[in-house]
Order: sequence, then structure tokens, then C-alpha cells
Amino acid sequence: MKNPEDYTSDPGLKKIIRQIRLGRRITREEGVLLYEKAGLSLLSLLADTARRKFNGNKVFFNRNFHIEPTNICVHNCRFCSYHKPEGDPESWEYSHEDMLEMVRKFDGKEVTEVHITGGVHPNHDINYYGGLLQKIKQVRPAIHIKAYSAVELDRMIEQSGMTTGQGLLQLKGCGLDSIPGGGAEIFDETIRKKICPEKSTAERWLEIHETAHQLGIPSNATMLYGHIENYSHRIDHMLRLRELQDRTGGFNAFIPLKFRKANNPMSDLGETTMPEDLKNYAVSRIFLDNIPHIKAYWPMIGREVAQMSLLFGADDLDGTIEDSTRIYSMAGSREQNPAMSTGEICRLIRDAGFVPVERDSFYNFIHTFAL
Ligand code: V47
Ligand code: SF4
Repeated sequence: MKNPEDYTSDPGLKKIIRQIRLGRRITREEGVLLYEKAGLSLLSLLADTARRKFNGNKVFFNRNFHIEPTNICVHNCRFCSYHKPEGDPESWEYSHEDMLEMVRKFDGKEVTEVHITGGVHPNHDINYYGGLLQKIKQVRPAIHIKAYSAVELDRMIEQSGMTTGQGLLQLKGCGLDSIPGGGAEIFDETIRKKICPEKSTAERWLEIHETAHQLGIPSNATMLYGHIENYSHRIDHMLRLRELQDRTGGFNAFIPLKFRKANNPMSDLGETTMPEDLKNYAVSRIFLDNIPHIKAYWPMIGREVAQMSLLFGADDLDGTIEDSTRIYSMAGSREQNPAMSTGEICRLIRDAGFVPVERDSFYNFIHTFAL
């Protein structure tokens, strides 16, 4: 195999390559330099080496579906195509019974996880959200519930008058198994003020995840990229996650989310190109040397780019989804009715040269498929 240093004549990049090959962590400045100067072939090689250290030649997926309780939201993120005011013909608000019916639709089917997230409804409190978890566990006791972004949690816990720890413990007692990565956007305060000024602060997002980890509730972390941020902002975002992960080890996966432009006030910004998306997967795999999984969320990025991302450090394709989420179809993703059978997911993984593994929500192996 070619020596990675042969891919560049840049002395700064050569130094970073040596650092990585010695298993050393790269710095903020080196992360930015990778974004700015490294070509795709080099990034693919470095990210693939890093992903193999964590996950060998395996690519994970699960059998999951989403519930989006409402798209009515007290916030007004400028990139969001999803939230609608109360009474709008495109708004929805499901009752507990509606959502239990969605769970019952999977009776006899092998789904293992439900992902619950939606708008931050003005009138729902922590008992409403906890009650939903309890009822779902009564209908389907073995299902893993990954629920409520830190932004939803922030509002329900603050309104309850509880501490973060008390609120999370109450929800855990109701059946909360893990927390999804939403609401992180970009931590940098100047960018956050412009794209989601009303939303929970970066500190609050990180505090909620840190407390959850301390209470034995694992979580994911996302990063919304491809809008008005620059490479330094992306690295700053990942640095804050890396530092938290050093303290807790509670993040399972990092999920880069590409800004999708349809039907929102930031549409005029356009979207990143595929090489930029692949570069972003690779740099995140290299920089986040303590988060075990990089997830290519195919309903957002599209199945073909998700497949390509496996050659740039990603090792997780999320799941079967079962056409149960609207966030990205409303923002213009090509995946307008996202659903993939396990056979289709396995084919994507095998054709990229990896071994498909069905996982549970803690990344324990459920089934390894032949190559
Ligand atoms: O926080 C909203 C993003 C997130 C747009 O934890 C947009 O496994 C791009 O967090 N363009 C919610 N992104 C979704 C989320 C998630 C998704 C998949 C898996 C997991 C997980 C978590 O969606 C929001 C926001 O960053 N988002 N609008 C948009 N126009
Ligand atoms: Fe509300 Fe989430 Fe949309 Fe922001 S991204 S407006 S918090 S639904």
C-alpha cells in the first residue's frame, strides 16, 4: 500500500500524518488544516485506518422506526423546514393513543428501537413525555427507547422545576434508554445566535448529555454543517464533544447532518457537494478519536452518499426507518419516503466491501451477515 505521506507535499500535512500513524490525537489547528488542505484520497486512507481500529471491516445498522409526536415548536430555527405553527394545515400533534397505535403496527416485526423526537411543544410537560415512554414499554417491553433531544429535555426539565439529574432520572424510570443527538447544531455562539437564537445554549446541550452519561444513559451527538459555519467552527464543535467524551465515555455515535435547503429561511445558501460531505465524514472520524461510531444517516444524506461515506470513515448506517420520519423529506432530501429492508442495507454495505452487522442500540451484535 502507498505510504499516506506520498499523497501530499505539504509539510504540515506530512506532520499530521505522522502524528496519526503514531496513534496521537490531532489538535484544533491540525484538524482545520486537514479540512483545508488534505485531498480526498488521503482523507479516505486516514479515515479508513481510523475506522478499522474501532470497527474492523464491520458496518452496523439496526431495525428501527421513528415517532415524531408533533412539529409544533416554541423555537424558530432558521434552518428548519419542519416546524409549523399551531393550526397550520401542515402541523400535527399526535395523542398518546395515536403513537401507541404506531408502535402496535410493528407487532410481530423484528424492530428493536424506536427513536422519538419532534418539535418543542408549548403545552407538554415532563409527565406527558414520561407517560408516553411508560405506555410504550407496556405495549412493547423489550423495545429500546431513544428519545427526546437535549432541546426537548431542556424545556421539559426546566419547566418541571427539577434539576437536570432529577428530570433525567424520572424519565429513565419511565423507560428512557438513550438520548438522540439532535439540537447540537453548531456550538459556536456567534453562529448559533444567527441560525437558532432561541434554542438551548451549547453549554446546556453539553450539560444535559454529560449528566445523562453520569446517570448511565448513553447518547449520540450531531453536528449541522454546510450553512454559514466555517471549518474552525466545525472543529470547535468536535473539540467540545471530544473533551466531554474524555470525561464520560457516554457518546455512542457522532452524526454529521448536512444542511438541507428546501422550504426554510436559509434556502438561498445552497447545499454542500458530495466531496465536501465525504471530507466531513473523514475529518470527523480522524478528529473524534474517542467516539466509537460515525453514523451516515441515510434519510438525510441519501443512500448512495451514505454508501460512499463508508469509504471515508463511517461505520453505521442507522436503520430500516420504515418511512416514519418527516424531518428530512420536508427539507428536500431525495429520500422522500425513507425505508430500507435489511436486504437492501446489507447490499449497500457489501458492495462497498464491508461486513454488515445488525446491532442493538448499544452496538451489541444481533446478527453478522456473510460477506
Ligand atoms: O437537531 C433540522 C437537524 C436534527 C434540518 O441520534 C436539519 O441517532 C439539515 O438529531 N437540514 C434532528 N438538518 C435529527 C437528529 C438525528 C437524526 C438521525 C439520527 C439521530 C440519532 C439524530 O435535524 C436537528 C437539526 O440539526 N435538522 N432541519 C435541515 N434543514
Ligand atoms: Fe423546533 Fe427542532 Fe425545528 Fe428548531 S429544529 S424549530 S427546535 S423542530
